[in-house]
Amino acid sequence: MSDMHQRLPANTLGRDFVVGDLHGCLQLLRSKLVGIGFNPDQDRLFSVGDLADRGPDSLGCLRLLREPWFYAVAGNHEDMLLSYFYLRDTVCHRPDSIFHNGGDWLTTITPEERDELENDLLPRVLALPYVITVGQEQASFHVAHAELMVSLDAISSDPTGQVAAELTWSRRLIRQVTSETWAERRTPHGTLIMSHQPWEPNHALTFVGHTPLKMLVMHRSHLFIDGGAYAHQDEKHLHVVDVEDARTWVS
Ligand SMILES: [Mn+2]
Repeated sequence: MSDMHQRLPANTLGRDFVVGDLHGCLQLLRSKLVGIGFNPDQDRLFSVGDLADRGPDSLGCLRLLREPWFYAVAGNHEDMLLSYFYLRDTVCHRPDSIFHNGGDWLTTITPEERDELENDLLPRVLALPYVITVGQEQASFHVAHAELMVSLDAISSDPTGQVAAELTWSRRLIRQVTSETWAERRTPHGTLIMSHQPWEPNHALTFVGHTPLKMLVMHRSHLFIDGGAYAHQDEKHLHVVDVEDARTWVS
């Protein structure tokens, strides 16, 4: 088992960005990175996971794991991929689950691509953490796939797989957000919903995806940034969020 929690120092050279579920949308990402003037020598890009399945270029998105500027956490689709290859037991999936969730690309790749996947890319997927924490104290932020409501201490070991299941699958938090009590703010990424409880005490800003939403949502320190890019194939649904900009929107 890889380390489930990865800690990284703050970026003292450039900017940090977080991108929502990619699901094979490599070209959309490339054009977003050009648009923001992403500098791979200084800037870093964090992914909330779900790199493959559903969209046009699953392998291309998995190949991002080779880039020194690209950091990702495992989502439920990473766990599904590992389950298909019998590399990970998960609470939520069986080995064929991926074929009910957009994994058909696995049946059409060439023998060379399959070789690349098994020998180079899957070991990288297997090594992904479930949570990344960047920086220290007030300046820190977390990245996870679905939600981070377990204690960070609980993430260091997960003998039953329940912690991973909650981190990659849970929709308990997002279901607490109801339109009767929310407030709306404008951002360059469209409307941001501030819930009745935008912050959780002693919980740093946490970027998550997993649930495709029409608007950004802030609830209990979680900023939900998955715009459902694969379904729209449109840049405006793939949010590549500058962490420092996000702090100003939610403060
Ligand atoms: Mn997901």
